[in-house]
Amino acid sequence: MNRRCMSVCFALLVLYPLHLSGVVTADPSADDTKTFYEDGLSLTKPFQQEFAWDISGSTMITDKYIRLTPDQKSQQGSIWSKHTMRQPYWEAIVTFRVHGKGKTLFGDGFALWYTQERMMQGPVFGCKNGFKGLGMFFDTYSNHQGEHNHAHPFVSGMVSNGSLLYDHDSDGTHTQLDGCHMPFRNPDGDTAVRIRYFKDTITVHTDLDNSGQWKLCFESEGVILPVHYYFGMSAVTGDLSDNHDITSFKVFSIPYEMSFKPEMAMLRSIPRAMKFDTPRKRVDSKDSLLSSTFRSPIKTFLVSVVVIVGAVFAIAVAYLFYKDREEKKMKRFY
Ligand SMILES: [Ca+2]
Repeated sequence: MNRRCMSVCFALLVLYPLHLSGVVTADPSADDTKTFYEDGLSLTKPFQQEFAWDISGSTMITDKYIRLTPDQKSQQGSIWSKHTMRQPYWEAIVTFRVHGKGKTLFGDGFALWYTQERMMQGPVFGCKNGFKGLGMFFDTYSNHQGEHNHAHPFVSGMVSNGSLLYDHDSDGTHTQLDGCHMPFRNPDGDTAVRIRYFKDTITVHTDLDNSGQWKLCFESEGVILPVHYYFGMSAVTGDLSDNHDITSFKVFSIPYEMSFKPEMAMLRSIPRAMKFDTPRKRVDSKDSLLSSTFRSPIKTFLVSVVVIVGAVFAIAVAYLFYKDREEKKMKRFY
C-alpha cells in the first residue's frame, strides 16, 4: 500500500464518523447561508485594521489598497493576521487587482494562506515551502515544466501537512487539490474570489468583474483544516513583476455543531486532503529550461561567461588560422 493510498484510507476512516456526528445548521449551497462576519480577521477600506495584522517586506498599506509588491523586480511582501480563526468552518472573500506595465512578461502572482504558522518567508509566492495548512495560489506566470492542461493566470489550492512541497517549476500542479483558469490580470476594476471551507469541503468561486455573479472554480471534498490557524497573503516578483494589490479581505465563520471527541480533535489537528489532482510525470521541456535559466541571475551570469569565453576562443582560433595562412602565402612569394 503506497503512501497516498494509506492517507486516503486513513481519511475515509476518520471522515465517515465525523460526518455522522455533525449536525448541519446552515446549507452552504443556499444564498441564505448563515455566516458571521469576523471583524478581527478582515481587512476593508480605508484599512485601519492594521493593528490586527503584521506586514513584512515590500507590503505597503494605503487607504485604497494593500500592495504586497509594487511592479518592480525582486520584491517580496506579506500580511498576516495576528489572531487565529476560532471556528472550524469559514468563508473568505478576497478582492484584488493584479496589474502592471508588462504586456507579455509579468509575474509571479500572489497567495492566500490559512496556516499554522505566520510571517513565514520563502519561495512559494513569498512564503516558505512545507507550510502546514491551506495555500490558495493566484499564479500569473506559467513556469511550464511539461504540458499544462490549463491556461494562466491560474487559481489553485493546495493542502500540506508540512511534508508535501509546492513545486514552483510545475506551477504546483502535482500537488494541487484542483484549479481553474481566471484571466484576472489588468482588469478594469476589482476581481473577487470566494473560498468556502464547510463540512470538510473546499469550494472556490470566482467573480472576474466583482459583479456578484459567482462562477464555480472547483470543489474538493475530504479536506481537513485545523482550527486556530492564521490568515495571510503574500506575493513575490523576480525578473518579472506586477503590482499585487489586495482591495478587501472579508472572513465569515459558518456555524456548525460538531461533537468532538478528544481523539477526533487530535486527528483533526493535522491538515490533509483526501485527493489531489491527477498526478503526471514531470518533464523538463527545452522551453522551460531556457526560460528558467534566464529567470535566474546566477545562471544568466554563468551562461553569459560561457558565451563570452566561447566567442573569444573562436575569434582567437580564427585569427591564428588567418595568420598561419597569410604566413604560408608570404613564404610562397619568397
Ligand atoms: Ca507559476
